[in-house]
Amino acid sequence: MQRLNNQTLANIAGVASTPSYDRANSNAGIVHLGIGAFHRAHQAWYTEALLNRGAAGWQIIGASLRSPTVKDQLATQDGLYTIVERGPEGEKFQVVGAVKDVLVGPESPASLLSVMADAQIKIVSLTVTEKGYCHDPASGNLNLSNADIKHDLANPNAPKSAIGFIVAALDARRQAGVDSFTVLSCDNLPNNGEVLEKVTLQYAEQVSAELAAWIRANTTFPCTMIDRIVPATTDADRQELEGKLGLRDEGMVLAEPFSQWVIEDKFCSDRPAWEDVGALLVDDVHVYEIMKLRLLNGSHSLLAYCGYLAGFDYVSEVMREPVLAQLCQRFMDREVSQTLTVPAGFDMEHYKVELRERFANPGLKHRTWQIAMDGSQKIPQRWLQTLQAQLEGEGNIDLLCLALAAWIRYVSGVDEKGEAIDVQDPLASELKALCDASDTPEATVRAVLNVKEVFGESLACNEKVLAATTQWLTRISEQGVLGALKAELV
Ligand code: CS2
Repeated sequence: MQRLNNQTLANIAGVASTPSYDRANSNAGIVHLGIGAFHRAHQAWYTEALLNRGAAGWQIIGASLRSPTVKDQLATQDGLYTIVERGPEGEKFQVVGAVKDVLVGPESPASLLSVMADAQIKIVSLTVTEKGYCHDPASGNLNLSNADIKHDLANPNAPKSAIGFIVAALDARRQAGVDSFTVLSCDNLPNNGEVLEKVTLQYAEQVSAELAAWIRANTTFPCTMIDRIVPATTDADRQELEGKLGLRDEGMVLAEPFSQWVIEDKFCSDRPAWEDVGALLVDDVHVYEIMKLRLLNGSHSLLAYCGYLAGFDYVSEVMREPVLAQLCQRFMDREVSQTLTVPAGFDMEHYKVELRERFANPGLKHRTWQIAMDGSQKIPQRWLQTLQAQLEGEGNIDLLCLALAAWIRYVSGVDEKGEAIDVQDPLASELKALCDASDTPEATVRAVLNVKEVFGESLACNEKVLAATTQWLTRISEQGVLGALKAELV
């Protein structure tokens, strides 16, 4: 089967929309670290809309900091890939040309650094997931004992981490008298720009005080809220698309029709006019970010752990189980909403209904297992800040404690049928060892909530939280998630 590329693009003109600009003569202005499916369906998609309107100079050089997979997928396709947008009403295909090239950090750190140091690059953006920030989620400080950070400080010209690349490239620009790029975090962290700024400066301090001072004076780190549900692509998806396009596309991504991007307008460099294609450029992203993290991602994680334990592979299936759909609604209405500040003119009730419809989208096969990944990195911003706010306001915390119990049950590594769970989490073995060493639900909850880098100092001493979480963990062990919810959610 022929591959999608510049030559074959014309063959699918009737089926998919294709780039309308001259790709060969378009320059790159952005380097993106972590060119996974999410970036290709989100930031690259917004940027493509601008390029299609004739904006020049904003193609993207993507970089993978780990594996060469995306490069292998896109190199023989001239960087082209398809977004399959799938909603309840059907699907739409769009071939995107915004990605000019893909580099692989581990193959040649020097090439990536030299591109990042080039004056033509105005923005370095990143989606490297929560753990890519190499920070301690509870304190926000750079983790100086992280293996990649240690490596990068010892080998500044051949970094592995995003932070190592950013600081080395900024240093090269400083020494060459080139203006700073803007560093744009597009990960699901609260205050993502501030978190990134803090770890970048802490890292730079280790290199030299002058460099840290230069970054402080010249570089900005806007915060963003990013939103689009993008499940991992499977081979079955590629096969299906091949049948429809008559071309093989190894780089395709699947996404829901909904998309939102709110960006703090704080760039130290030129930037694309993303506001012309639907992004919201604002002075303060915080309220949007918190709302999305607590309502969307918080519910997502709750549904992922409960749904996985109850035997559901996909979120849309979870939403078809009435007791879990009801759980989602109650969680939003009774325990999350009251902790949020609503952005001016924003209809939160509509937002919540829309979120549940998005989760139920039957066109997306979004695996509960995928969302369940890296819980130790996600839980603080998805649940714990909500829990803290509810404790302070003496609000309901019951379902937040259920969420914690389901997660604890999940990381114990055995599902309700007694099968092993493939737990993907940087703390997986530590968490499993804590569960294995505890012989009662209460001891398990105490041991896990005592993991300070996730829970901070105070939660393990909160008797209300301990009691409610222990009760849910006991119920889940005795009756399974569905049994426990059916008995309790009346
Ligand atoms: C999900 C997110 O995998 C996860 O943890 O909750 O990737 C979610 O789909 C996106 O944040 C939606 O914008």
